[in-house]
Amino acid sequence: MADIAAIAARLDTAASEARAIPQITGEAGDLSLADAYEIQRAAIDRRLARGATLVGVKMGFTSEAKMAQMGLKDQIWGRLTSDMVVTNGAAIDRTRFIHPRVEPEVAVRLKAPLAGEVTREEALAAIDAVAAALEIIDSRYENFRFALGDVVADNASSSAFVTGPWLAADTDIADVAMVMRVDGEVAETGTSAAILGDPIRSLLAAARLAGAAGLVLQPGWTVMLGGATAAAAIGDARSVSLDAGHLGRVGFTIAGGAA
Ligand code: OOG
Ligand code: MG
Repeated sequence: MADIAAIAARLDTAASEARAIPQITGEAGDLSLADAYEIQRAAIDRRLARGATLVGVKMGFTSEAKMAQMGLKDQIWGRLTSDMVVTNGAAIDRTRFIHPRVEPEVAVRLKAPLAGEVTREEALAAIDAVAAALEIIDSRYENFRFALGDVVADNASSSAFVTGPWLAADTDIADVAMVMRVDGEVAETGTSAAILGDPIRSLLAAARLAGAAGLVLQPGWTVMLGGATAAAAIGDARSVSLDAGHLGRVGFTIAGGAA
């Protein structure tokens, strides 16, 4: 049995101090997926105890590009908290991150609860608005390397996210061309269709996976549906932007740290 509370504390400290730690798997043998999600919950509970609130969930490994980049094939999910929210166009503080990467995503905002096995119609009816988004992931593990249990325990590497303008729920998100730029240079291009062939499938998976853990997706929550392309290292870049066609633009700048 893994020491859930101790590992959660270690991951939480690594995140708040922006200091990488060794992987959990290997050292303590294999970590079961159930234990990994328990660690995730316990680590996020520590944030909530400091005053953050749950604002949604994120999906991971919902595109071939992301699976190939990280060498993992299982869809995972993580919790989004209020301290991860970045306003579109705002600056993030580089010193808060270890080795951040950024990836283009689509997000939905919910207007009704969603949990468990839901139909596509039920999922669509629960959407309040849709947006293009950027996720900043920052694995708490050295060299951004992990096995499945590690990354699940580490809340699917989530560290910050930015959503673009919220658009009407019936806005087409099925096949939106995306161009992500880092310091003005094209870093990744792709389409939202790369997200499970249709991003709505990722919302169904979020309801199912979170539901299995006893979590009901709540009205007002944001669901990040997963990276459409591989993630790009932020390094010492100073700006990131995403052009997502009719979904508009989203971006942020980077302040602080060694430039
Ligand atoms: C894990 C998080 C994956 C996505 O969109 O696929 C993810 C990672 O790549 O570190 O957020
Ligand atoms: Mg992501």
